[in-house]
Amino acid sequence: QNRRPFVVANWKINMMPDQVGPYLDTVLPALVGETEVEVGIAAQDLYLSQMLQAAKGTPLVIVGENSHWEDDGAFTGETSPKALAALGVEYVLIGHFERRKFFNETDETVNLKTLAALRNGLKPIVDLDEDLSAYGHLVPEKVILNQLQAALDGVMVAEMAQVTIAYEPTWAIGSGSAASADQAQEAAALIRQSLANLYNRDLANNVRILYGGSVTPKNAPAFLCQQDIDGILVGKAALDPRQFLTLVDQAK
Ligand code: G2H
Repeated sequence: QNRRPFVVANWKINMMPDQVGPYLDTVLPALVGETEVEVGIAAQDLYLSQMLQAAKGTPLVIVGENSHWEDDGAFTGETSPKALAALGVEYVLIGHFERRKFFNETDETVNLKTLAALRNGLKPIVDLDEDLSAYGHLVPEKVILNQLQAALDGVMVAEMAQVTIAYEPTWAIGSGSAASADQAQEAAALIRQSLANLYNRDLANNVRILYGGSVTPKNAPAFLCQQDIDGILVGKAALDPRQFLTLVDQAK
């Protein structure tokens, strides 16, 4: 098993230009020599070059928040996965709950974007949001499995080493009420079992599964100690660099 804990801040469209430098000035010195936990920050495209520059030679990995399913072309306002990779970005969030909810992303576009990210050498962090409303009659377990299967359609065994799954139930995001650690573990175990069914057990045991949704330093330890949860994707609580570092410490 090779599942190094992964702690990812998701800034969303928070942070003003003059806050990026000071945030990194707080976080980067504390990450010197960090090998136990992989640490990432997802930020809007505007800041990625600056962040890549600052993070050069440090353990911090930079994460895009979205990328398109085409490599280039006439898609005004979108982000090219090819350009993201060329810039030096390592990971990209695909199908975040907010993308699905506010920007009409579907299982189909999430799949196309996942394939495009992989094709361009980006490591996708594929979000499953367990949005019950999108499936009407299906029970939550079935929703999550449908989303997983749809997102990974056409992803080869060898490519799965680049894929991280994030379980972010819609009902827990930004709401202040996180899923219970037991609920999250149950979902993560289900996702892992389903990866074993779709691919094989060995592969499933090596895919990292993150929990996201109202994670704070208070509830993070309970998630992080679950058997099938390999890290956290954190919005609000990670906007404060000191809290983010606390979360990183908790993942050790
Ligand atoms: C879920 C999460 C980060 P928050 O969107 O992806 O945000 O921690 O604010 O619920």
